[in-house]
Amino acid sequence: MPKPIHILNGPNLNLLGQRQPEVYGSETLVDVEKWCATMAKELGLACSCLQSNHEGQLVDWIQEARQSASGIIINPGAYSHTSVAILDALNAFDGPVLEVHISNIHKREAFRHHSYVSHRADGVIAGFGTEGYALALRRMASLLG
Ligand code: CA2
Repeated sequence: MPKPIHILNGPNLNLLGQRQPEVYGSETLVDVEKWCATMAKELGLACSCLQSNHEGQLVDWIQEARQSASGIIINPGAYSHTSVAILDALNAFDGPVLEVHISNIHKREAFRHHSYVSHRADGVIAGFGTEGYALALRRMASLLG
């Protein structure tokens, strides 16, 4: 049995669908996680979806993924732009890493244009709304062959 994909979401993404629908859409994180699980199954993958508002918790999950996951799809939220700790943890992970942003971070404020996580990511998806997670899952399936 192949190891699952970890789909990690960072701070404030638990608020999806509750505020700023013009930026982040109207689906909730629970909706997104549900269809990710269905889609992963169709692609022959298993996935586990986790969200935290805490940097250290995300670092712990990435470290645990070294043993328990075959790939990581991560939307690090605002930590994308600040967290060397998350980058370091991802650098210690051997499998594919795909970074997702619901909004197009390059069209937004300058402080969102740089992502530390992109230094490690094998691919970055931004501005495709929550569909970005589906695109990342498809890419993960082809990367894992
Ligand atoms: O576009 C993305 O996915 C982001 O990673 C989302 C982060 C933001 O800090 C990044 O620059 C880009 C923010 C997530 C906040 O999510 C909310 C969702 C609904 C309501 C309020 C916040």
